[in-house]
Amino acid sequence: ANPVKRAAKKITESLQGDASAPADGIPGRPGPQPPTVAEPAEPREPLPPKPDQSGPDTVSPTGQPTGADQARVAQSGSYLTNAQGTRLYDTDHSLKAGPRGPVLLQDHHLREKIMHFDHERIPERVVHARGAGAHGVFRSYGTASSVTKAGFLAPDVETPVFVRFSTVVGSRGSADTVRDTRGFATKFYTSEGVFDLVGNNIPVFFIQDAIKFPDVVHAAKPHPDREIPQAQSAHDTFWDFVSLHTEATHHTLFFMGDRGIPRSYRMMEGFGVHTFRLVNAEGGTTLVKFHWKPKLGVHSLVWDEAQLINGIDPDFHRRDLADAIESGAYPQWELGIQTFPDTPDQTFEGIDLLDPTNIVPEELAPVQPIGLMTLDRNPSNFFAETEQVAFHVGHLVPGIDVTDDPLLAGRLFSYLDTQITRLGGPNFPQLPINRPHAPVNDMLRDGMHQTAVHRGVAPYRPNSLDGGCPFTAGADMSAYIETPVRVPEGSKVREAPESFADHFSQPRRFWLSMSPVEREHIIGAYTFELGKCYEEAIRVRTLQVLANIDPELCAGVAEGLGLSAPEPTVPLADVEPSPALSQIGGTWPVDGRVIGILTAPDGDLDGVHAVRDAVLEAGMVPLVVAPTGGTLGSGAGALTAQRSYVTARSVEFDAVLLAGPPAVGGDGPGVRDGRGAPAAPVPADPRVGQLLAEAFRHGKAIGAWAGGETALAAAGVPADAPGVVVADSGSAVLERVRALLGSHRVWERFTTRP
Ligand code: HDD
Repeated sequence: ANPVKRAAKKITESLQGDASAPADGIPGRPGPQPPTVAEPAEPREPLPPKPDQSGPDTVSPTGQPTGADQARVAQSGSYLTNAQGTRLYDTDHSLKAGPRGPVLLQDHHLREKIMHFDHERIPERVVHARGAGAHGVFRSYGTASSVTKAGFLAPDVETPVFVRFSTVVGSRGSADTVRDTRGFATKFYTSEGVFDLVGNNIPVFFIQDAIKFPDVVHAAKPHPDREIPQAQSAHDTFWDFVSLHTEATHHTLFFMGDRGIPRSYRMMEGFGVHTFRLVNAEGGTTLVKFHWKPKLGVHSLVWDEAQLINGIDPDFHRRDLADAIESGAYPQWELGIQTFPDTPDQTFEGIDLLDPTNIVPEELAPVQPIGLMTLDRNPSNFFAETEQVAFHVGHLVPGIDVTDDPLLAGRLFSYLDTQITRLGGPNFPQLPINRPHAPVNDMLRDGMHQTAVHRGVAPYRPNSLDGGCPFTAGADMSAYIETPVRVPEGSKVREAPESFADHFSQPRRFWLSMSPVEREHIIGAYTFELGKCYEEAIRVRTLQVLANIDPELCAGVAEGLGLSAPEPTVPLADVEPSPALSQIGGTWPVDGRVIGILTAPDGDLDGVHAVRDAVLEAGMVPLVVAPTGGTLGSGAGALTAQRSYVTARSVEFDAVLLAGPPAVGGDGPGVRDGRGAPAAPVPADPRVGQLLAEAFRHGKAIGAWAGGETALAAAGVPADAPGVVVADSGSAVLERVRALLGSHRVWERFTTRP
């Protein structure tokens, strides 16, 4: 059975006809809970632990097994204890000399409790601080076996994974839907050790050499004096840097495009960015680029919507991911590779494969699927898993090797180094989320937070005292052996190769590959970002960069800024577009799409029931919106309002349906004059008008039946506009709306340049 449909059923069961459900049930969560009046008087067993990663065995000196069960140790037994396992009889009052007397220094419980609390926070990641993670499984198709000996890529091998998605610039508490690149980091717990694919949702990077990373990050982070703005690039220092440092042009263009504001983590591509080297059992090598392709397609928000969401639901992406997994709509990605012959010059069709600002168009090197990843389990504890997970591009397994991309070289140093500050010492691989599933037998010893109690006396080689153990392995025993690639001869220099000098041909290819709507979005994004800069010189310099990509792009942005468009200073590159770069034009599964169904007590409640069932059957999520929370109708036909006009906002829905005329504004709650009296009646509740106007503006499908269309006119939405469906019944409306959702948005509604 389709897991999405199964999940959708689960949601129905939890929300259907239950009058005590809260007005704002979360999709996929059991809504109604028995009212809690008091704490339970009897102790209960703690919640059963969720299955956790296995890891290197550790043994307590008293012989108690710990290791894989360690996570459980923190929460066992029914009674509250201190950190030493001593039971406590009171944790609510400090020890005092009499009820009104001074607190005593001898209160060791107070001291321990506050001490631990004082140290609960760890430094956030210097970049990619805000993220959300999920567990899952990767199943290999075996199609990569001819090019790599990696065991986890053999046919039908299943490997547990943990994925962390992130924004780059914002701090841990910033909002999800800012314009930014998204991180897409995957940890494969393979039987030959951990492999980390630490990628982004954009296939190129700002810089060609890791030595520039502090520069680009300092430029993108908030201004050092005021720490403004948070989590976004729309400010002077960022544009100052990228306009002077033109190798950033391709990446900047990508994230000024729609990929900078994804609709969902579930609808993003992922890229390894660098070229990697795969090695097969015979020692043959192939250069590859890794791609994650989402089953749901690549989809984005529109900018106005993204900005609204930052205020309305700053957790939009992490909520979307967690809700989807909780309800059983497991997101899936196919892993694919583009393959290139490992020639001495390491180029393909004239494209330098060591330059991470380059893509190789999929039309020239198709992405070949090699396995499927399914994310099916939310973390049990955000801090222990999502926050403490430590990725590293140097976590490689036999069969996967690196190339001499200078950006990758710097990363190979940085990712281990940063964990020392972030996780407080060199033993972070022992944290449960980071533990390999392969047996670990290293000779690394001691250090901060050492949790293993190592046995033996000879953590050195060669030794005789531990019988010569552990032994090194050979290639036939899964040892990791670096590919003996010939290193180019030359002198030590601080230089880039000549082939890294073209900064405009690939951006031009990207621009030419965009549809008219996507181009309009890009022009809008540049105009917004540069409009936020104070320095005119930065705007003018950026226009010069844009002129070197394309005159239409430059003219569009110049017009919005009220500046004149300069002439290009380089010949415009003669490049073929790559249609695979455009997000528009295909049709995609509608799984997990959220349908807002607006109704009122006198609306077509039977119709809502039928539509809701059909939405669930299609694997989508229905949310019933009514003037207030509570129950609509009675008896078997009763409906629970999951959103009220107060809590609903268009950005939560992919499509909006009107089942009967919504309540009239003057009688609706919340529409009052200054003294609390109902205001004069208006044709439809203004909140419904706002919701419809936003949905229309954002290119979302809108449907109406049973008189619901009266609200369209009041909201200024033409009933005959593209993507507005008025029909006799809810099911007829839904059928057409579902077809519209397949293309993600009603693209005809967006204006484009002639
Ligand atoms: Fe990086 C984190 C992706 C270049 C240094 N990076 C980080 C994360 C992702 C990426 C997804 C978050 C991992 C997580 O969820 O914990 N980074 C990239 C990509 C790059 C890239 C795709 C270019 C192709 N990064 C890059 C360079 C450097 C770093 C050139 C330094 C020289 N990145 C780091 C870091 C971080 C990091 C400072 C911060 C937290 C962490 O590593 O664990 O070491």
